[in-house]
Amino acid sequence: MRPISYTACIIAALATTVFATPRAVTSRATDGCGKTHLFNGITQYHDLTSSGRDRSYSIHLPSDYDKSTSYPLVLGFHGSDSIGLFFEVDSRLSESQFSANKIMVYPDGVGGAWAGANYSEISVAEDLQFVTDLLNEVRAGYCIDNSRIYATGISNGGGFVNTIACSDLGDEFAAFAPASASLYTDNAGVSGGCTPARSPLPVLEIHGGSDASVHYEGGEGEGGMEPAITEWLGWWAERNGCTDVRVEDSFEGDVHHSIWTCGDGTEGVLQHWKVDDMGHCWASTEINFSQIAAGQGPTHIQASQVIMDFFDQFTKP
Ligand SMILES: *[C@@H]1O[C@H](CO)[C@@H](O)[C@H](O)[C@H]1NC(C)=O
Ligand SMILES: CC(=O)N[C@H]1CO[C@H](CO)[C@@H](O)[C@@H]1O
Repeated sequence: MRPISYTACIIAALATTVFATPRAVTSRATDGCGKTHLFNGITQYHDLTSSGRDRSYSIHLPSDYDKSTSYPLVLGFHGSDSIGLFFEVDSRLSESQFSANKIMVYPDGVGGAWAGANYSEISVAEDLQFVTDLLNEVRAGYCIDNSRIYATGISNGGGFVNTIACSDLGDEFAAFAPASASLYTDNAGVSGGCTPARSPLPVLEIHGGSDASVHYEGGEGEGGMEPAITEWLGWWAERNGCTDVRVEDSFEGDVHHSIWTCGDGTEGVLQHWKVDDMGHCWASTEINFSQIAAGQGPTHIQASQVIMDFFDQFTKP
């Protein structure tokens, strides 16, 4: 049995909470604008048929959802042996402190996992089709800003977020934030398993230096070979045309935040947070189930805050 991968660790929230302002409906808004929804602020479950298969997801709208305002959309992918609900509870991403002005969607994997691992029950192509169908359904039903669609996820789900970033479908998104990611589909060099649809493509990864499940140094993982995180970051630096990197150390040298300057000179398009003494979990400053499962206490940073602040910096060109 694979370890429960929907853990939450912790990051001291350095950043102040700055929510992106929802926009009035524009040409980049979707067909779902103007439709009324009930029970806003409460997570709701939906079925969806994709590639002839029964799939599901849950959706959380801001409690003051306005049908004529286009909102950023964030997809959150759970880890292996899990479901969207557990990732939502563990990351607390639906709480207004993190997503007051965003629509959150938590898709469920087939057999509790995402494609790309050798234990996955379905192909990468089929799971990418599911994300395509999911985006189409959510756009048709809710008022989404098409230029502000994002993806985050943990472990096997974080690896799948990177799989999306490496595919044509990645062009639908403004930015990606995998955490404790098992990168089974991207372990063969700069262009080995990854052909991003545009460059630069904003990517931020958070990883524990003491991750006993998805090792920072790479090697054999539970579902296949994984790259060393530093090597994989080097591939993204090349894909994104990055020219420079600086590292900010904090918390007495336990936390290392790497910030690359890429493309046309934009700083922070590629970012990485390494927490030396953190295990396989969702970084969090408050103790949570996932940390307990990982034998981990609270950590210095709050992944949910770091990731939402990162997303708020990027709009799809
Ligand atoms: C999956 O890959 C890992 C790492 O290479 C290996 O140890 C394991 O036996 C593989 N499992 C299957 C079902 O192929
Ligand atoms: C699953 C779980 O334990 N969630 C808790 C994580 O921590 C926050 C803050 O202490 C609680 O509100 C959650 O219930």
